[in-house]
Amino acid sequence: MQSIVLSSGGEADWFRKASFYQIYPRSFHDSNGDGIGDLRGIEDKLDYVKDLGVDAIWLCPIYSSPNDDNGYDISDYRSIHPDFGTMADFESLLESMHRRGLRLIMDMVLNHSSDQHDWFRASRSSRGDAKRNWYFWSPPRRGEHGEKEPPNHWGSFFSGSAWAWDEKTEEYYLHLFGKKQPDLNWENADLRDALYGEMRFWLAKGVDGFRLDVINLISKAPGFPENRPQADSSFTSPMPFVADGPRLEEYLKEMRQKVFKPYKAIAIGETPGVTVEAAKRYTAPESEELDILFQFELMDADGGAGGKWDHRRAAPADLEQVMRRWQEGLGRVGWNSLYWNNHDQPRLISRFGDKTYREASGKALAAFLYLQKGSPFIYQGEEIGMLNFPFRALSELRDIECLNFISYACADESFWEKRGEAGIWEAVRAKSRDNARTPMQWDDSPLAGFSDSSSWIAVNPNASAINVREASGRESSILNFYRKLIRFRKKEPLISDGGIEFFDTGLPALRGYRRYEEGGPSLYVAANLGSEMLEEPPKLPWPEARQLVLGSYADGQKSGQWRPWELRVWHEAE
Ligand code: ISL
Ligand code: CA
Repeated sequence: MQSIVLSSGGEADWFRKASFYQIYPRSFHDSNGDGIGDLRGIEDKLDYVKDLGVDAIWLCPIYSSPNDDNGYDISDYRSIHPDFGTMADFESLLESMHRRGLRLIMDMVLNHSSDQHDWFRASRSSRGDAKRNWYFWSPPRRGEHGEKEPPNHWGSFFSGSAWAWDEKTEEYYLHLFGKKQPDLNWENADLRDALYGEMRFWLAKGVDGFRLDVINLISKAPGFPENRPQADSSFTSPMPFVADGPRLEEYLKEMRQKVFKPYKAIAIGETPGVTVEAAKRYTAPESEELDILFQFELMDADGGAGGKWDHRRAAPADLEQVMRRWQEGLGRVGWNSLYWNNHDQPRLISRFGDKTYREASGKALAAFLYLQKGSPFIYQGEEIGMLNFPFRALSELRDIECLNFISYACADESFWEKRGEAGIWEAVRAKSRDNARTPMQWDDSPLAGFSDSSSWIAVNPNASAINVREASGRESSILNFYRKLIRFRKKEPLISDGGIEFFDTGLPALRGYRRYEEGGPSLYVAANLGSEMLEEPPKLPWPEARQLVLGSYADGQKSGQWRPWELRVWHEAE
């Protein structure tokens, strides 16, 4: 069968030269007019994806789920949510992908399940249940006046306490994310084996690997150590006690041997808060843990002291500093993903670019990152330069994280006083995950070609101008730039294998680096990561004898000046 040839016949490190395309199925393409994107809708668009030049698709969760967190709350790991279609639709999609030489990476959520999963139903049924210990349960602490309080002050990533009270068995359970996403207890070997079984079910069907949701949170510090907040008793971050915990690498190695290795599948870990040193260990080939990981430092670059919702503009130097640390830190040992966007992040151009220079800034940012070492992950719509949505009303929002943020912000007097209603909306427009989740813009029809009837979340009003049909037909479009960039990356070994050296141009907005192998000609990448025109500095870090191979402006370069968001890529002449 074709799929077997593809998943095991390639080289073990195929992913190093590969680019990935991420699909959020709910918002990609609706084939049956119920307003929700689905598997057949994806299958219809595979030629488009293939034509981008990518090698693999990461598909966000499609399993049964009450959708409290849009599929990241799985209630049955072996079934397809009816919104997305049937198992036959899934098999057909996989077959069609493999026929086109596209690999499939499934999303796997192993840190928590839905509270509607049979395992949690059993676990909460009584303190003596055999699965009680598959989740984290803890008796209450007693407050000053004997009142019941959660075991500690850990806050959930989705606001409020990370502990929820269970009336029936009179204990708290841990949920680092939503209340309906109880954390699974990896200390329990039966639970681990059960999860491995769920993964093998999909590997046996021929899927090529998994993207492992928040996988570095699965080993918690024993005893739920207290992280005592200030006297105002607000919640504090559980991160120091749950990220990169004591048994994490033991679990990763076990999963590698029992799940990934027998199928030659790849393991891509989402690892918030990971340090460069830990990332290097997890992805070093001899560790046999992860192949690729997602770290968050670029995504944190525009968060202020108050975190994600405390939004500030990131300067080019902030972005470059993060890139540099990771590129140099992982060196030739570790392996990283390169991403600007995903289903949890606002749109790239609205965030780090400039919509006045939509196409130039989109191209410059893309090439600046994706010509570094690592595997690019391109999120649906990024390749046509989609923008954030102009949210103005609660009814336009869908995401649990954002809605929880709004209700906590409204109830928090100091936040309310500081930011006010306008400030809350500004934060929502800048940072809500719903920005990434509005439908893919295929054409200029009323629902942008996403669906012919309705949509579960509004289509961006700019779809009449920004869409695949328009971009496909125009040579200078951002879409055609992505197509070139992805192909260029694949045929130029310096990009996947070469060393990297960042250089100083003397101008804060003009950044650059070279990719090299000792003794050979280098590849130079430089960009004006700002919206001002720049006069070229007198001393240039790139050689005179060079050849332009890619640029963010179609009309070549103007000598002595760098236009807003002008990017240039050169080969050093031999
Ligand atoms: O979205 C975030 C920032 O606001 C992150 O903190 C995010 O919650 C974190 O990256 C983990 O994300 C993953 O797990 C979540 C899920 O909601 C996200 O969609 C998923 O990508 C819980 O499963
Ligand atoms: Ca549908």
